[in-house]
Amino acid sequence: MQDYLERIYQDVCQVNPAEPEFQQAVHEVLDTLSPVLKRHREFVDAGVLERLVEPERQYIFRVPWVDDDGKIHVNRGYRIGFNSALGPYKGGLRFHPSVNISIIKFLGFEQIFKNSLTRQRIGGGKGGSNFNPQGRSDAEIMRFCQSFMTSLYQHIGEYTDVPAGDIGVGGREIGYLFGQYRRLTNRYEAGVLTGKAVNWGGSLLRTEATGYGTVLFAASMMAKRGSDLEDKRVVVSGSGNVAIYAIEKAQQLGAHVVAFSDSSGYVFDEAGVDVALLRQVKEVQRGRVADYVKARPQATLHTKGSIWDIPCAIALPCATQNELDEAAARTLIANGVEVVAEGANMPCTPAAVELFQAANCLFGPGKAANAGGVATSALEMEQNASREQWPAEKAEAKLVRIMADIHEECAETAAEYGEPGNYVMGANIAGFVRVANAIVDQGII
Ligand code: NDP
Ligand code: 2IT
Repeated sequence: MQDYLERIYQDVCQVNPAEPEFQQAVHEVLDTLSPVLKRHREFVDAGVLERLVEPERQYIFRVPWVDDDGKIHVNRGYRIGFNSALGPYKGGLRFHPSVNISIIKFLGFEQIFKNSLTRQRIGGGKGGSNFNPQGRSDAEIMRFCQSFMTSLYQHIGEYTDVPAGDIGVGGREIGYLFGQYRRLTNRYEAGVLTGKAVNWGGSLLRTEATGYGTVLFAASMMAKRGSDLEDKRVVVSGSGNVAIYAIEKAQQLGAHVVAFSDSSGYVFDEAGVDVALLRQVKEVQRGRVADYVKARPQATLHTKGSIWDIPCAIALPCATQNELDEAAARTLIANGVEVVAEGANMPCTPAAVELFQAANCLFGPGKAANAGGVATSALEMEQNASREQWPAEKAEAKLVRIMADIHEECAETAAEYGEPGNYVMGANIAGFVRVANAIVDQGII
């Protein structure tokens, strides 16, 4: 079986050269599937894996737009429908200068298994652009979003493909994208995008869901070992949507969060992060971490070294892929880290993950740990379909249930396949089996 999986991986590398992130994400999944294929020969016979590693469809398009000085810019847009066996393609849009086909494909591939783990009816997709929103005015962001949607609108829809936010795409961008979709289609199709503002179709708690869910997943892993977050020291990388609400939930559960970051550096705040201030700096002013320190002089800004040098019991990488490498993992382990839960997608390198597992540190992979965001997106679709809006308590209760179920399924699956405590294996196998069964049932398409 190992030979078969190795052959699939080699084929992926050959057909998709120069796509290191995509190859990494595929390798990470294939690496854990041998035991399940031994039990389910039908998945091999039906060519499930060969079909899973090839996206069902990929759109790449030009996005021209005009800046405030009248200068014309051209960016590249992407939308990849990876697999729709379980439901319409579902996944975010990322606007960041580093975006390329490899990054969108790694994210789309991961999304298949993550969405499967939520047990909601959503397939896997992803999109975005190499557009850099930093420093752009609202009017520039609006024109970019309108141009992006003008090329994308024919390919999405509530039963086809439902984009949402990711890095660089939040409520503001979803609003502009939705407005243009509505204008172009002459339809008020609320379920075509998620992450909408709550006064016109958004779900309460969608903003908080990914960060909250990541901490809930960490808490479930700890509870299984008879531990909890109370008084634990936490370091969170990033200071965007996921990071802010991971900090908030960790604090609600009694933890002591001492650091966060952005691409300009990290902030150490021994007294405990002031979330209200961080939200003001990041969500309202759209500022940098240095602006937090200006308003809170006892905190310190570090533009050299790594945030993972700070000793902590719980590390929550919530910024971007491959941000926590082998060296950082060694430092964290030497400093006694007990739990790592991935709020971001694939933030830990494979070597780092191996070290955490060997050190018996609880490790929650992003597919499981950050699934609360997309799960709440699916709840938003559910509310849109029934023209309801649930109170925050109902949305939160559902999120708590979904995260607990994901944790339990990952833990049980890992134990069933002989590796209790291996959440990477549990998440990959549980996510894979559900989608693989759907693929087999639906024939060769
Ligand atoms: P935001 O754009 O809100 O925040 C991203 C944060 O990460 C910022 O602080 C940003 O700093 C930092 N960051 C991004 N790219 C880099 C980089 N290349 N180097 C250093 N720092 C970087 O995005 P989100 O919080 O939504 O997303 C964070 C992660 O969580 C991503 O991996 C995303 O895929 C994942 N995720 C998001 C979900 C969601 O619902 N939003 C759901 C599940 C996962 P700066 O501003 O300086 O760039
Ligand atoms: O990575 C992710 O799961 C997201 N960016 C959220 C996707 C969504 O459709 O809510």
